[in-house]
Amino acid sequence: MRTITDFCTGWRFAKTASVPAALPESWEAVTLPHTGNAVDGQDGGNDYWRGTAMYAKAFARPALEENGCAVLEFLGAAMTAKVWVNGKKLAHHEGGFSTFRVDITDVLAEENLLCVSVDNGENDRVYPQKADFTFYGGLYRGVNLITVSAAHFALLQNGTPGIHAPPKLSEDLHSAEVTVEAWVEGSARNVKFSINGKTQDAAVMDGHAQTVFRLDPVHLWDGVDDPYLYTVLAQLESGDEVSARFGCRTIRMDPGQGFFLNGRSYPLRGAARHQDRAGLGNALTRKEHQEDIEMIKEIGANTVRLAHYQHAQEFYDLCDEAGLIVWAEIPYITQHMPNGRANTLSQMCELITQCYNHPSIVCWGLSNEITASGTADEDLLENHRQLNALCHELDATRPTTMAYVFMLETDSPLIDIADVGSYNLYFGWYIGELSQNDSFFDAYHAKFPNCCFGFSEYGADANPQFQTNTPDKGDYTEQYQCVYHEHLLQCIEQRPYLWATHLWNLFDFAADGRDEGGKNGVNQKGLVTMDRKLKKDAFYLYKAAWADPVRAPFVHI
Ligand code: GCB
Repeated sequence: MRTITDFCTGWRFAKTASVPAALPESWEAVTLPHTGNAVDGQDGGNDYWRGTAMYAKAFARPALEENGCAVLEFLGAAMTAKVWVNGKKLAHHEGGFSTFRVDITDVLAEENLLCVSVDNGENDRVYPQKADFTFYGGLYRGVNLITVSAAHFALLQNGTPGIHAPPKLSEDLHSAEVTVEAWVEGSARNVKFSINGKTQDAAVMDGHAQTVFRLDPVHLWDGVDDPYLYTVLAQLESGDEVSARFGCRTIRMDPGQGFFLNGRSYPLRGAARHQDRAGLGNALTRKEHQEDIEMIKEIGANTVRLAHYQHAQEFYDLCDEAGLIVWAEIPYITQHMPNGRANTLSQMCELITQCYNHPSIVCWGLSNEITASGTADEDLLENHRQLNALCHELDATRPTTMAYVFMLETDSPLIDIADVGSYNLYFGWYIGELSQNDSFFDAYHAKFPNCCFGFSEYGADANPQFQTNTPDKGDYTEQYQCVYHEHLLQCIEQRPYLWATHLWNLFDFAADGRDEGGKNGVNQKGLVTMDRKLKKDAFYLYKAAWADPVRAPFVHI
């Protein structure tokens, strides 16, 4: 048996590093998801609170089967977390965006006190430390208590779901072989797997069970038109069971023709998104995730770059269901830290092992603008080589990529590391003229015709309160944002070799260090305001260019 109890209520919160001995009734009562930076992380001045805060919650001993286990699951604790139960320290986790779990079976009493510290303060090894977004702290994604039988699917391997289902398609795409693997903790002889009513048993050897399903004919996961998902269920004699969804599809990036999905050309056009909302910070619920997905779909995008870190599992689930192609990445960003290599590797390991089954994800992003405040020195290069090798070791099915800063020399050794590259260019906004976007790509493609590369960021800020009849670069008006994107839309349409294009950003987001364009603390490159209430004119420009006019006819004046 497995029970999952939502642990989002009954918390007390304070900005302190000291671990209380009893539930501190005087602390603020909070419900998860929660961040302490929902207000100060969005008001500008770059003075939002960063440091160690503590959450405490009392709970009664859960019912356990004989030799059963109790495991706490943290879906996101930013950025470094420590966990105590009844005063005993049980975990230390570095990385604010991934799931981790803690076995608490041995320390349980009749009445228990759970304390979790979260630290979003500065240090020299946990990414991110320097970037253009607010580093919210908190238990901002929820916590669960999981109880399982003595024999159960693995809970303690990097926060993974304990089951992998990579499909391999036949060349004609008519059938697929799915190698289903599960990892088991405790003693079990057999795993019973089933997909769509078809059942196969596999013996457990050294905690691992594997079987191959043949799907013939196979129903493809075919992007936004038909994002068909299979579910694989795995069961143990103990009664424990887990399931995972997967999709059958092939992907290919071609240096001359761009992206291919299931063998056909499928130009990737879309936007980036942060997990963030006005008034809420990063503490989003399913409702906000769903609203974001609807707006991504509304402009007719077929891809989303989930920047600059691992997003909530439910968001990747929604992308799977919507047929969106996803670029996933870790927050190895802006500034390389010589002491941060282990953290990049552990964040990448968690990203891949936790997100492996999502058919929407097509690449792993190693870093973003990592040379923005330094050079590509040997330590940085070696960090990238190791990350790249780790990705291939953990996942033989997806390529790696990187988002280069515009001033990275096109012959930098960094460019040779990831399987496919991508540039962030802001010609026509921060620097230069709009036409330099076109000439940059033309020159790059001419010089490296066998190299796959994409356009990972482009954008211009707009404050809807700023309107003009004479739009000009740097004026923050909605009109200049439109002029900018009209040009960029043409630029990308004329360059089918780009393997993907992601405008920056679909939504305004908190960047507490910014004070500009009539607003404090906000990056205003979004096509939609941070409260999601106002769609700027450029939103409709993309909708007109990309959305299906038959399914969603509209007029915007
Ligand atoms: C970038 C960064 C992104 C920033 C963006 C901007 O290149 O990758 O994190 O928010 O530029 O708006 O300047």
